[in-house]
Amino acid sequence: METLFNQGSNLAGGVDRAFIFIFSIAIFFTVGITALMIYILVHYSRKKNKNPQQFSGNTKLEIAWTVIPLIIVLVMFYLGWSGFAPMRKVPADAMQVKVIGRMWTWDFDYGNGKISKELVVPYQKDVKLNLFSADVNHSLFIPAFRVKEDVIPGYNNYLWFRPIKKGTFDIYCSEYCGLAHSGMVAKVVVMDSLEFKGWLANLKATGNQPEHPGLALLKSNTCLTCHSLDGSKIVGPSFKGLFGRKSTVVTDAGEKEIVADEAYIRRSIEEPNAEVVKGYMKGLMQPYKGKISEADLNTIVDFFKSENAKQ
Ligand code: HEC
Ligand SMILES: [Cu+2]
Repeated sequence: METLFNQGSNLAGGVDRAFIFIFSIAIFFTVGITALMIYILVHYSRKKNKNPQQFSGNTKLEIAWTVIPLIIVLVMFYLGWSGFAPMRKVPADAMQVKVIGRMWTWDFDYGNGKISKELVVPYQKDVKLNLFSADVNHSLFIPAFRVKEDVIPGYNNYLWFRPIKKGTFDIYCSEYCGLAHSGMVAKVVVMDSLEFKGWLANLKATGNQPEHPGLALLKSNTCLTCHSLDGSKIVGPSFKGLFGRKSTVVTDAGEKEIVADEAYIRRSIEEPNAEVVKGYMKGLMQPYKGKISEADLNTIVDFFKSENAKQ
C-alpha cells in the first residue's frame, strides 16, 4: 500500500483508506446499476411482455435499500473521521516551522532568522507547520503527505505530519491566488535527522531583517500584481535588476534606448504610457501621478536602488 500509493506521511494511510472505500463503492454501484438497467431493458422489453403487470409494496426490499446504504454511509463516516481526527491532534513535542505564503512563493522560517525556500524536515520526526499569509488566501498542499490546509491572512492555521519516506516531494498552492498562482510551488525534502541538523546549521540567517518600506509601498499599491520581484514577466517587466537596466522604450516619437535611472523610474510610475517598455502593452499601467506622494515615490526609488546594490 505505502509504495503503491506513494504514501509519504503517517497521515496518508487514513486518507487513502477512506478514498479507496468510497471509490470502490462508487465503482460497484456505477457498474451494478448500469448492468441492471441493461438487463431490465432487454428482459422486460415489449416484444416479450405484451401486457404490463401491476404490483406495489415490498417491505423486505424497502428495508434492504434503507439499511444497506445506511451501513455504507456510516462506514464512510467512520473511515473519514478516523483519517481526519489525528490530523488535528498535534503531538506536543513536534518540531515547529513557520510557513509564510505570499503571492507567489513560500517561505519556511526555522527561527533565528533562518528562512528557507525549501521545506526540509527530518525523517520520522513529527513536524508542525504554522501557516501564515502575507497577503491573500493561499492553501498549502503536499499531495504525497495527504495534507492540505488553507493559509488565510489574519488567521493562524496549522497542520502536522510525520514523514515516513525519505526523498523530495511537491508542495503546491491549491487556492487560486492571482496571476502566477500555478507557479507557487516548492519542495519538501525529507532527510535523516543527522543530515537535517547539518543542513539547519548551514542555513544562513537571512530573515529577521525589517522589510524595506519601499517594498511595503509596492505591495500596498498592488504594483506586485503586475510586476514580479524574481525576474519573471507577469503583466509588466520584472522589478528584479530594474535600477540601471538598459532597455528599449517606445514613445510617440519612435523607439529609444534608456537606462533606468531615478528620473526614468519616476516618469515610468507617474506617466507609464509616455515611454512604454518594448514588448509590453500601452495603457495597462495607470498613471500614478498625484496618487502617490512625493515622499512615497522617493521611498520606492530607494527600494529599487537598494535591491540593485544587493546583487
Ligand atoms: C495593471 C498592471 C500594472 C500595475 C498595477 C502597475 N504596473 Fe508598472 N507597468 C505595467 C506594464 C504593462 C508596464 C510596461 C509598459 C510601460 O512601460 O508602461 C509597466 C512599467 C513599469 C515600469 C518601467 C519598467 C521598466 O522595465 O522600464 C516601472 C518602474 C513601473 N511599471 C512601476 C510600477 C509601480 C511602482 C507600480 C505601483 C505603484 C506599478 N508599476 C503598477 C503594468 C502595471
Ligand atoms: Cu497561493
